[in-house]
Amino acid sequence: MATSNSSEGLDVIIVGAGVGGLYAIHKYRQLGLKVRAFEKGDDVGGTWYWNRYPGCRCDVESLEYSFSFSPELDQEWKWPERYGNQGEILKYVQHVADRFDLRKDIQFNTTITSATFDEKTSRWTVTTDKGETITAPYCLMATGNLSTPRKPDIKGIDSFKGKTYHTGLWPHQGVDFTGLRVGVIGTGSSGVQSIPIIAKQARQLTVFQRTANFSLPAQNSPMDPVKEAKHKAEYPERRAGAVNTPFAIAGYPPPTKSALEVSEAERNATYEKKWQEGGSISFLYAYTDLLTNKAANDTASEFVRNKIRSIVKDQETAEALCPIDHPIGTKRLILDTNYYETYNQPHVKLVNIRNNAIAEITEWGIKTADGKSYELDVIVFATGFDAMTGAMKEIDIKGSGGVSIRDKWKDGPQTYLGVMVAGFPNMFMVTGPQSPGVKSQMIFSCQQHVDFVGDMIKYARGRQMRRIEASRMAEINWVQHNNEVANSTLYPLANSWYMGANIPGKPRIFMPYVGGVQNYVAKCNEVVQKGYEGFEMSA
Ligand code: NA7
Repeated sequence: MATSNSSEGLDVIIVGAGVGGLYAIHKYRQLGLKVRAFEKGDDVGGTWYWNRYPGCRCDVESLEYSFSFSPELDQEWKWPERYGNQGEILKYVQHVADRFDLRKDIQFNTTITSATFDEKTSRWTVTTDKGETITAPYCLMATGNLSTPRKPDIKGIDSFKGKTYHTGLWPHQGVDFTGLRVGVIGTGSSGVQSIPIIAKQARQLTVFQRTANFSLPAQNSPMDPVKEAKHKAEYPERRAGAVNTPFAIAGYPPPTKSALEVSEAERNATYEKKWQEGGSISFLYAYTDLLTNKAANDTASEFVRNKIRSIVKDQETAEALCPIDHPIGTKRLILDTNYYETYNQPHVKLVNIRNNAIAEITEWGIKTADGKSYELDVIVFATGFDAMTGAMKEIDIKGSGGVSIRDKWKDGPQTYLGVMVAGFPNMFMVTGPQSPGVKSQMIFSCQQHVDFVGDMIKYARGRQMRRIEASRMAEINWVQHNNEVANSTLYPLANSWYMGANIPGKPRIFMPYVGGVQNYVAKCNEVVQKGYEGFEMSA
């Protein structure tokens, strides 16, 4: 029987205790709001809690990929490496939860199954998988963008007698591949990061690649103490300056020239320098037009393809690893450590399934359309997520008049600023679709959204307004603007999870806002200055 969890005095229900949900607990408490967060996992961390696959590492440098709300935290925390790995980042997020005493407002091991808006009271009622119901005036969905792992619908998938794992649901105790024949399906970031590490243990590793992706060397290294000291001294300016940049990361001088304005020799020297430095932002920021002009992009794409050809000894494998179906950067640009080199090991084999799909998973392994069989002990699904909308759609969310978010978004997500959905009053999102979230330093965007929503709640309550809702017109205009911006770039040319293209049947809409954090924040500021333009508030 359903039980009612005490909701007395509760102001905000927060769904998720990843970086967005955690910051919301901290911030909203400061605003005098009573909050409670619900988290599916048994600890904090979100993405960094679930994605424990070997080699999992952030593609933003550790000194940047962190909360910015506490100057003391900035100074105290020591990152051991240039790029934080999953374990280090999780440790950091756990530390933040402890240091700011956030856990006492989190209910772990609890999945929110439904959320329903009551028109009469202007309150949200959520139910949990434990049969509890909780109500509060506001509901904040901090459910993450890459939090709904998806295994492909391959014939026979359940008949496999060996072990299977999904990179996004990795066992906490780790997996020992020693002596085993391992198959990895998928070569996005998760596949590319894990393949070199799995290869170190496995007796035989077979990689099933449908789409070759661009990957750059991370050039990860132990933290340089001089660089760390300098960065920490510069934190105040860097944090403040982040807001004026496209990705919310300061310190990269904006490019000034088109790739087509300079000679081939100069261009290649620039790309080489960036390749040696490591990092995707620096590479894509080499010229002004790499993400807007196909001819400009071709020069960078070809540079990386030539790198692949020079690293991978077997030329057939090298060609198969060269991405040819999308411009570099239009799918998430991957950072790796020894990915291409791994294919020079005799026990590692690439199977190109682009035109020779996996026909079946059998008791013993994988069969491809050409009739070949690959006997395996383990299959690793590095097949990605129902990105950006999956987690929200898993919850049975019903807004005004009982309208469901699944219906509202059936032709693709519609939001105002990626923060609210028209018809769903008092429900907010942290880095929802049509926000710059996944195209930015994610923690920055989580904080910016939480702050924006918190300030709006405070503004409304100060005016005795209990109901906040995005207007339909504002939503239509924002979706249109989002599409116009995306269509002025090369992004829509790729079959990416940004486009929903990795999930069969998902509408093909470009979901993140790619107009840059600086423009997005300017728009938010303008909205605030105009008395929360586009948001309707009522008593
Ligand atoms: P991604 O980037 O979505 O990659 C998933 C990979 O799995 C990709 O190579 C897919 O090929 C492949 N895939 C998916 N379904 C299939 C089937 N049915 N058969 C063969 N191959 C398949 O997910 P990741 O977890 O690697 O990374 C997600 C983000 O996390 C990443 O971008 C970073 O931001 C962090 P496809 O390209 O669809 O042909």
